[in-house]
Amino acid sequence: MHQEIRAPRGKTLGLHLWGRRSVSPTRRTTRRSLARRRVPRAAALALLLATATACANDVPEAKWSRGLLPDHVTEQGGVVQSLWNGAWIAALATGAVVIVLILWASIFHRKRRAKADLPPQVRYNLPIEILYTVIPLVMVSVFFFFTARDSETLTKVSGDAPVKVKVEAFQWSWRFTTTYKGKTIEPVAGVPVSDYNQGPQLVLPKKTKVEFDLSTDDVIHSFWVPEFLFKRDVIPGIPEDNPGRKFEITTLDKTGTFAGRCAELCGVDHSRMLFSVKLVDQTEFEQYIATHQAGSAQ
Ligand SMILES: [Cu+2]
Repeated sequence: MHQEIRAPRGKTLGLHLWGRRSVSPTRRTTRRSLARRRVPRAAALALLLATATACANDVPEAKWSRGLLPDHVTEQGGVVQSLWNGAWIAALATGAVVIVLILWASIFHRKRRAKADLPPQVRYNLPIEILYTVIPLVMVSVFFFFTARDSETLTKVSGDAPVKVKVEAFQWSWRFTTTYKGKTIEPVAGVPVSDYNQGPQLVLPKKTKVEFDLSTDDVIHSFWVPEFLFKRDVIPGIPEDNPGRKFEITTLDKTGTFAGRCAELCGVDHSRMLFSVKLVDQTEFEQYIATHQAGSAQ
């Protein structure tokens, strides 16, 4: 909205919404009935959301102490958690400073009736203008530095991971092919399901580096395990040697089964593109590899 209204006494005000007394009665009624219609709609939406989340069994526990992120199971997840915490601390500190400045200005710098209409004007005040420019620049640079540093760590692929997983996404499930010490096991492929426990399961050892290679032949998908605190788009047509297809994780000393999903709307059964990642200890993993080794079909 762009309007310029001339206030009485000839002063120009940029925006003067509070002074609008000329809203027509019809307009006011329309607004009121709009609000009346919106309230039940919002209530219905809230109810729908509440029931939808209540049904899902794969939503990880989010604690305030972790800034509502799930408990991570990879070293890289720790990097994300620290960046997340740091960003919140910086944002809250900035917010606190701004709120204090607003309160200070509104309490101690109110218009006094006895004084002149305009307070001292600070246009062309070079030191203040430099301050306005330098402080945000420093803030953005700090955010940029930590984000760039952590992105670099998270996307680094050393190539020496003992476990390599080829992830093929398709409409609407996944095929996982695991290679360990030169042995490739039979691919695990799934179909669309409503419970992640029924989807394809990827078994991985704890405390181990794992390399993922993501590919698809149809549309864009996104490989996401919330407990990794990481997701990566799976884009068709990317050549095999492109580093954008790969990422590495190092699993922590934690076992358990974690839900995974597609995080890119990819068609009608996108929401049923569920899978699970099971972290086991080394001996159980070796056993799994031995019993699931691919035969001549490799
Ligand atoms: Cu998908």
